[in-house]
Amino acid sequence: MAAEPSSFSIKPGESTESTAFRSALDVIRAVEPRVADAIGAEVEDQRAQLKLIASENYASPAVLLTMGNWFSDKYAEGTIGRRFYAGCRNVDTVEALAAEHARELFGASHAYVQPHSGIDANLVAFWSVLAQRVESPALERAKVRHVNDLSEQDWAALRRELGDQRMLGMALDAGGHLTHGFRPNISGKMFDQRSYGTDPETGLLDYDALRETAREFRPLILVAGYSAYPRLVNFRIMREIAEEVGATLMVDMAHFAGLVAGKVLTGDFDPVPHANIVTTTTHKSLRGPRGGMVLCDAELAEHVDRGCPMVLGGPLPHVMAAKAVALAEARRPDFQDYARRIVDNASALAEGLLRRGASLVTGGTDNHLVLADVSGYGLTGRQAEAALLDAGIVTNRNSVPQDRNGAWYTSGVRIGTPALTTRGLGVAEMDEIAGLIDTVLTSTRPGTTANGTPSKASHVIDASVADQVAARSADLLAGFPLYPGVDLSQG
Ligand code: DSN
Repeated sequence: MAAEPSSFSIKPGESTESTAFRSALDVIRAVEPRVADAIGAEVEDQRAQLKLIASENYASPAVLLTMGNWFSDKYAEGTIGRRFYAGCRNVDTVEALAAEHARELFGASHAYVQPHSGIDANLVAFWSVLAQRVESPALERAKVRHVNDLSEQDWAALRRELGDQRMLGMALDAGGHLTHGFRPNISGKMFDQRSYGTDPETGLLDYDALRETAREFRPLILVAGYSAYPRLVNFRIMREIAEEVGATLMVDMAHFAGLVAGKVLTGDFDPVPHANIVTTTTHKSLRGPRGGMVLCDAELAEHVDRGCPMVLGGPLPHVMAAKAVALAEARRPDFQDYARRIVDNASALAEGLLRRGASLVTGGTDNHLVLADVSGYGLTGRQAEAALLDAGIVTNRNSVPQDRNGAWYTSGVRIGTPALTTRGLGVAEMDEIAGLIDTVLTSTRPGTTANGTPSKASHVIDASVADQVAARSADLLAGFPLYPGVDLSQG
């Protein structure tokens, strides 16, 4: 089947990008050839594998090239109009462009494009809500003094005044993220936290149970959003719950930002009109450079803009520039088609797996990801992940609700479609990939430990099956070349 063009596909024969990447590698090779070789090997690996990690994608050549330049050399702590360094006029230009594109794309009042990652974006959001909502004379003093000038009494007052604030977020094994209050994470230590889960029968969010928990717990922050929940979240209901209990609604849309940008998630399912503050990464379904971003109401903006240096190290101007480019790409009409195809592909993948007897958490998907419970194959998530990799299929293991194998071995595999959709694969290929996944998992069994007991870590796969699947994956991908105009071969 012919490849559908991805929105940044380079036509064979157009050589500008090839020349740019090849020249860059030549320059790098002259200093440390092993780094140049590793870069070349990485693109070859990505070309050769079925990339189904739900949080990964392929950025455009324009986005990639925007990150390798002199902006990397510039310090720009603070933000536009309030810098702690001189000489930031060009950084101001790209930061303003990225923020403008973000506001326009998402319909947000304010955008802060400095966070280096999703975790950083979430920390900025926590800080902002604490700074906005918590009456703290000690914090006011801390804002205008050097940290070395704070006395032990000041620190004790800060801890007293800011400590013990409450956060309610989705449990990790229900699909939430580590930073939504998982106890061992900094978010679970900064806050007195509690988690909401999903219905044990259906695996779906139970808004009534969540409302009850929120009424009883009365959090300062209600966190919505997920990294492994295969359904939509109704943010109108989330906002109602937050308002009822006096909480600030924070939505982490890192996984589904591309679906919001592409207008697949609208109305009650678009977090931006409903949340007080929205965080995201820019490199998942949004298909930009690795990084984070915060969108918020006007009332939170002044606190969010203090993210650096209160929470973040110096911004990465070269990455902010690449965010501006990626957000400009996401504002093009073809991005909406891309977002729709991500979801269509995930549905086709889910249907293909279900038809072959796989067990999926919630019984399917409405978004970009599928969470397969692989215990029916007699495997842990770790074994399934490793066996699939043997066959050239890259996924990642993930807990399922009430997972008996814990967060390290897990019982699930998370499978997502943003990357292969960028590459142009469609629903027919997704059905075939479902068959390949099922073939690998049915041909794999647990290994044994040194004592002869069943292992949760090692696996044994029928080598001929792994080879056949890898060969078929390679054939499939050959019809959908990645960066088709970019030839890195030397000479
Ligand atoms: N690592 C990201 C993911 O894979 O979902 C979230 O932090």
